Amino acid sequence: MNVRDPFDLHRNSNSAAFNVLRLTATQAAAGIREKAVEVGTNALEKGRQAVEDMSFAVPKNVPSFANPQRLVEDQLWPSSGATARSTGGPRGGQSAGGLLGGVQNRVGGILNPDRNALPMYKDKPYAYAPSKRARPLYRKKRVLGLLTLLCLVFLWYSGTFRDRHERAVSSLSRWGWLKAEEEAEAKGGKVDWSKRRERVVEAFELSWDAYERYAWGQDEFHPIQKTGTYMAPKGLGWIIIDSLDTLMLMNLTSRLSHAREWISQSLTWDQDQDVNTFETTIRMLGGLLSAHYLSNEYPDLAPIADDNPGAPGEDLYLEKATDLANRLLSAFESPSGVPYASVNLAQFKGIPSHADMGASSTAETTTLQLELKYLAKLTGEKLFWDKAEKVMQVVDDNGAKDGLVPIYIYATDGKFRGNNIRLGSRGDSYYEYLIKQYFQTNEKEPVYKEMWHEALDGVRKHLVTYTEPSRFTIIGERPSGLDYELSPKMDHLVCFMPGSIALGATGGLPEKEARKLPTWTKRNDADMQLARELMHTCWGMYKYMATGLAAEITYFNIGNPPLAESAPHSAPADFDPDPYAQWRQDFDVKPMDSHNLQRPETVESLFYMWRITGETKYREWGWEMFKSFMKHTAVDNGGGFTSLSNANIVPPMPRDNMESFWLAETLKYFYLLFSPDDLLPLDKVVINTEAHPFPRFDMGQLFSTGWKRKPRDKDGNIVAEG
Ligand code: DMJ
Repeated sequence: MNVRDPFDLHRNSNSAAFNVLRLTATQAAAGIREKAVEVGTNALEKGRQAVEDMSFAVPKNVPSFANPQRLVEDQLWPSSGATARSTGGPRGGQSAGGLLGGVQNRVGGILNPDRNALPMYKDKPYAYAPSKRARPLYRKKRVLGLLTLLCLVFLWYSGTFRDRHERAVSSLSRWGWLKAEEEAEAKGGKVDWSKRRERVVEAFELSWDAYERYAWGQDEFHPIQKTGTYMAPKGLGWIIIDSLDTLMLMNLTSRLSHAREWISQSLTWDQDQDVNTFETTIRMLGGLLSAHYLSNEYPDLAPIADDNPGAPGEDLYLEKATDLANRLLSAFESPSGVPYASVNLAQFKGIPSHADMGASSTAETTTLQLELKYLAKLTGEKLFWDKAEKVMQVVDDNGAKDGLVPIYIYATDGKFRGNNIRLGSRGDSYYEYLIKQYFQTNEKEPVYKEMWHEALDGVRKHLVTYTEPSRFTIIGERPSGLDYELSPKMDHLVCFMPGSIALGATGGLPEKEARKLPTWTKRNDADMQLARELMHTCWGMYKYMATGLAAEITYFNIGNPPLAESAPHSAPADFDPDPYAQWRQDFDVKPMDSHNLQRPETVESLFYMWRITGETKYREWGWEMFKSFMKHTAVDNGGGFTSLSNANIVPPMPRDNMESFWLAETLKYFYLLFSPDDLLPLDKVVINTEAHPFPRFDMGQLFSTGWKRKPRDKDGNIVAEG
């Protein structure tokens, strides 16, 4: 099969082999689907009263905390001792992937013996760190010897493997449609955004169908080896649940039915498995809640009869969400109320991090609030609200200088650990959820706006500077605290900031409208300028790279001392493609940081910036980015798309993993960027950190802000009360 354009393969399916494959898969899926409709619709119970002050979609089938059955159920979930991250399941031993898989598994096992929880991005790793227990020397030697041997085998194999991988992606740079598109663009024809949006849908379909074909029900997907991996004995639906709302928005009904059927028939949270509290909340709880929201708010998108009002399955997503949240709440059973890093789902047990002296990541403990508060609103269960809100109080009671929080916090006493300040990993979404909590409850909780403004002022004062020689605006880090050196390093993760700043300034309204309001201030002007400048820098991170896809981490060249935020600056508007162009001196990507994990933050911000400013350049940048993903990350033979180990060479070095946020976030934001503005109006929704949209709502009688900030002096230091 000579595949040049996976879209053509997908659409025309003119290869006999592919047709057979697709037919078999379709027949199998159809059989399963019919069964699911039958079983799924009978499986759901009815019977819960509406909560008085709900402003939308009243759930019917939500279990109550008062139900004594909970106690019995708690005792009925014994530890099964099941092996986590089992590879196989329906595909048996296939998923480890032959010789290479075996070698990788063994090497992985030695290097990281506790690799049994959720694999996440750099710096938000597994729930357990490797054991630090001392070993006798002879054992160390044996291990070293074995390691050397394995490395040699691996190096030998990886040469062949790499060739194979390069072949897997390289031929895709010659796609027909992309070429035709580029030729048309060169002629300066009128841009058809709906056509571009269709390309995004096709990319999603390719990714989803590859996952469905090769790794259905598994939690990770390796598109080159065409295998999957389980992160829990029965799977967590990691990719399926994270994708639900994208399937809805893209109106992909049959695929959504299949996903829903899996949730109805196969998903159970009753698994003896440690999971990361934050990742499971933002992806699984967030995914289920937004599926619930969108299926009610947009019943005509990917319509499924099972979830219509009155149908037995109408609350499936909400039931699964509530069951999960009840288990996640155990993380909050700490002396301070700050959640532990992990939870054992079946045991209802919070587990401190096995690394970082048991401390949790600050961002992880403060990025659970939108999800739990929305669930509280839907179910009327105040406990969800109270647990989530309490964390904000404990964090704030630390009195962080200028609103900038260190990236670790102890669940035991609620105190920060260390002084490392950054808006990248472990710090990022603390800031994001400040402003989003303010909008979630229709701007009725001013404490969160105050905290956001304080933090943003702190960012300006301590972290913003300008690069040399071209004066790009960056947000650096203070790894040793605010009184020590600024490190000119930006994780790609920081690129959520332009979007969040613009959202904070206009409340999600178009800038033109927001400027006419009496509430518009000089501060809003300055915020919009900062948002624009940071967006430009984040785009530069893409332009700098050989593939046009940003690295995980970018360093910048700054002066000593670094320029203050008030310094005059004006970066070049365009990125000259000349390899010796001056602007390139400002950027630096180290080989170890050159991977691209299909991350969404830049396109997320482009989406906000486009909606808010209406400036077409943001859409155009997004389109350029999308084309780079298509050119450099597509996998031959219907594999979908992969993350990259090195995005700074062409052809790139693939990583053989499709992140769930590729479907949940990156492609969703591309889709929304090219969509009309009335799809998810930004002043009506809040979008969680995993791109799952929830409605804004009024707190009503049941809810209110249950805490106040400690009084501060003019420098922002907490003053002793009494
Ligand atoms: C996502 O899981 C979320 O956006 C999270 O807040 C940060 N990073 C990943 C994607 O990069």
